[in-house]
Amino acid sequence: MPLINQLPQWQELEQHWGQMCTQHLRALFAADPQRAERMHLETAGLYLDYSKNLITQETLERLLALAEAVDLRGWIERMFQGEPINNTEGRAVLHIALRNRANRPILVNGQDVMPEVNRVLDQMRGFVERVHSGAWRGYTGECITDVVNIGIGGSNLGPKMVCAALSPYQNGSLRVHFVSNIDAAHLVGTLKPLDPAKTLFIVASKTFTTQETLTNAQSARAWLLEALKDPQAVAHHFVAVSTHTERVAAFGIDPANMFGFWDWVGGRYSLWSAIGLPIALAVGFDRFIELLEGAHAMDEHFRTAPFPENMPVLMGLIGIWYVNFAGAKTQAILPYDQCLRYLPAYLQQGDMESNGKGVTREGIPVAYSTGPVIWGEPGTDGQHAFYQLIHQGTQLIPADFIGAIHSHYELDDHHPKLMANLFAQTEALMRGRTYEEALAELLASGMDEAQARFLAHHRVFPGNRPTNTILMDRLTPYTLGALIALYEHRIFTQGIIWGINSFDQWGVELGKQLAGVILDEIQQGQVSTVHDSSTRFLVERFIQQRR
Ligand code: G6Q
Repeated sequence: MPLINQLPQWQELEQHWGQMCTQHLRALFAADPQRAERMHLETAGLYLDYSKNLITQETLERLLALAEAVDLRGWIERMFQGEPINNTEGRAVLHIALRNRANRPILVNGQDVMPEVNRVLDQMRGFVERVHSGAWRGYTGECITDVVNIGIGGSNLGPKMVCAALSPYQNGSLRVHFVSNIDAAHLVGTLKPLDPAKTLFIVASKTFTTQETLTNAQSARAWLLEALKDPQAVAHHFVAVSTHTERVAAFGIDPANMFGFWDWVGGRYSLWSAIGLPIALAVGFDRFIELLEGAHAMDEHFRTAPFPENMPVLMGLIGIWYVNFAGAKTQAILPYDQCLRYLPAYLQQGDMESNGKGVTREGIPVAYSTGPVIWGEPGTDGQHAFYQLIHQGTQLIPADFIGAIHSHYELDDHHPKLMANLFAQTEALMRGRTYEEALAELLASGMDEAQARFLAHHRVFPGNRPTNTILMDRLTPYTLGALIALYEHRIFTQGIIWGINSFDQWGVELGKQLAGVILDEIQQGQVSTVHDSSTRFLVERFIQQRR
């Protein structure tokens, strides 16, 4: 397979950008009153308006031709069939099996994974019911009031994001907390108000080797034992989620209290597995199933919808258009929903750990840009902070705006105001404001002409800034599931176009290795000369100043 930028479809897109870069979205809307009607899609409870992108029908056709050229359809099938498409780790990529509510058999090495998936779901349901009903008690017989999930990366960001997103559904009597950072401030601050006798820890680690998680779990265990004294108490207050039974047992957690998952679930795609246990505890198991159902609906759409009507495929291709042809370096995620406040951080990992790669699946350096920097904050806060740069800065920043028709909190006119801001921002980004318009406004306000002519330059908005708008009726477990799956499949689509493996993460290894070496040196109080002078001096300074 030649590098994608050698394909004629790619080169035609380059030429096409040469024409499109002189176009303005304002003109495209003016020339075609049906534009928004044509450029929208609706599936799995989500409505996507993609008309405010700097594209025409021809752009879409050329992008779709690129998708055909790399056999995107075949790759989607390979994922859904359980083929080992994570080629550097020799693994299947089957988060879709975790939410395969149709129960269609999915074979890995000739074995259907669905019975095991369903067995763990049943185990989760039983456990959640016991905790909620008070049948599961702490060592001293108290009911559990607080759950602390100890995990990091994929074993933290997903459940943390979803618990916040579904907080309106939260069962009031059980509070769920997340500790990830090895910085003791995180654990100590979280545990401070908690009662050990009423606290349940979930140690969530796929590998059960992660330094941060095991260190936090050890300290949490010590905190518990300091209060409850008896090592027997651990079994009442610790459960584990992992793929590794022996390591869980070696840590001192009874494997009977372990929820398993499998190596074909990537960490950043694992919230649908038992890693989602805190979600089920927070909002109830039935809500957790609704989350899976929403994701499944999006999976079915992704697998079966023709590409021109396929939401993740179109969003992925439009992203490619900006990164590879328009030179965008970042992608903003702007949820107009306080409950989605962790979505940008979640997608940061989902996208950047998946597509932040510099070699193809075959190990050949790519000769084009791959994954953009993902960032964002909820609206309207972001408007009073960084939107300035999106509107008038010199970089092209495609942005996704996400909002709901109905809020869980219909307080006075908060929600109409929130959403008016969302719609207004996408309009302003698309239209902009010309010098003449700015000048006319200033003159109409009574400003003298010289001052108006000067200020108008600063009040010009170039516009032509692309956005997607994703609307849902309400943020429910179902629509949230569909939304997350939409982004997962967008990431997949882009990874396939770029010819990279979106499912490994070798880039996180080197720092971990070096941290191990440096920790030994700190503990021995002696820095080795193998380091560069900067690292050596910094570590030496750390050691000396702590003496
Ligand atoms: C995600 C990554 C990574 C992983 C964490 C935690 O795809 O693999 O973020 O989830 O490093 O790993 P463990 O779950 O093994 O502790």
